[in-house]
Amino acid sequence: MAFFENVNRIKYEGAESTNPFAFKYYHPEEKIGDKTMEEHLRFAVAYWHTFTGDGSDPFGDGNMVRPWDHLKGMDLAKARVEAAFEFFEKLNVPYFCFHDIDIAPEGEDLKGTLQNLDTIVDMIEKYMKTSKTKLLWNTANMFTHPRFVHGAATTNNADVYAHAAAKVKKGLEIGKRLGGQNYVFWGGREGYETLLNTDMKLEQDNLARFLHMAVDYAKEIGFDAQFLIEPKPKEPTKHQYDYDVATALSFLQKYDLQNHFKINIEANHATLAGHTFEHELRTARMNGMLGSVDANQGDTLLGWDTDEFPTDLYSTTLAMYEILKNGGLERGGLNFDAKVRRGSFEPDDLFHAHIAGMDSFAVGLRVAHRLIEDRVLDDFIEKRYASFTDGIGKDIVEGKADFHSLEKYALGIGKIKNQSGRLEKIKATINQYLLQEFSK
Ligand code: XLS
Ligand code: CA
Ligand code: CA
Repeated sequence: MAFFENVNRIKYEGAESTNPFAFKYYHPEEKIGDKTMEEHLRFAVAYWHTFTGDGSDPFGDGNMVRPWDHLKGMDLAKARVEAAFEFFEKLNVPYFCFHDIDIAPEGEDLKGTLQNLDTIVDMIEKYMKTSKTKLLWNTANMFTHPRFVHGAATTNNADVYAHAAAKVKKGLEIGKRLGGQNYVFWGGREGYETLLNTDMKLEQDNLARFLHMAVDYAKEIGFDAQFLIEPKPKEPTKHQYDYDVATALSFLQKYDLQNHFKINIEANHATLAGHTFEHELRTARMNGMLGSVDANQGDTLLGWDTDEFPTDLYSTTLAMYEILKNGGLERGGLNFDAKVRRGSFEPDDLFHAHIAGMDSFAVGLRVAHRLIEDRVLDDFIEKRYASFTDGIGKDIVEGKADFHSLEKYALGIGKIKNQSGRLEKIKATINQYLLQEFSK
């Protein structure tokens, strides 16, 4: 049965096309530098927003119209798998991602839940045999069910901790079975509402123990996926322990986990933390920790996690700049952790949204590639820091300076001269590069 009868396979038709079900800028086979666009971008569909999400928000019930709406329980879960693989094929997308409860409902008890998962994973495995779409990552949802009210790996309740461990154990087994490239840990409720009832040190120590157990178990079963931590500053808890990239990094280093993890960076989480998307990417990149990306965008006027499809070309350009400078994402990808707006409730909107996101990142890739080829920022930055390439600057960088030599040097400088940072000029040049993309 076809769930998306209106839509055929989405193809690249170029910027002149008026077909809403066509890519205007994403041309999977086209080479940009030494890789095709498909290889650079490694797009993934997020199962939760696209097949499980119903559009509900804190003020309103679910309103999405979906061809599988009439089904329930395991029948619904099975229909979603069929719909998902039809969607992946029509969108021609190389990866997908899911939480355990996105694909299968919880059973009466843990045993029943694990059985439900087995049934659906059998089905997914079968579909994957004939589909080009692979698993970018899976993860365990440890925030929706009421048992996780006080957290999972940072709960005060050891029974919940054990339950969470069983879920992640299963998640790792599923990842291995389906050939997952990565495995994600996002600490949904791993944080606190108030310090007044919280043993923060014990909670963080326990989280580290949990992650070490996961590393050990993956090793035991021979699952060689890249482990990823996904920072987010707040929501649902007031303070999340994996606040931002820098905080996650120091946590990983403190607990000797840094060699087992990289970071999954979500654009909307970056802005919630008061950072730009590119700041988070840069922080991870310069520490060799950039693993994967949740490609979405927030709304600065709303200030919560709106998970919108990415359409801001300036942001996709600067994000792709960091990703290209990183030499790509290796096993990571660009996962559309994004949902259609509540007003966009028709099935067709799922395609429009993904096409918009894919085209936006394709433009970002093209522009960022040209900025790098032409050394627009590199040349400027190189010149800006030239004072560190000889004389006293070189001594500083080479560790040959101390406060004695610096004082002696400073006394002989005379009047200090600075140079302009030329921000407005740089921004104008980036605009020029962006606009050239459309006048080609
Ligand atoms: C929620 C997170 C979540 C993770 C996976 O804000 O983005 O969806 O990506 O658990
Ligand atoms: Ca995410
Ligand atoms: Ca989010």
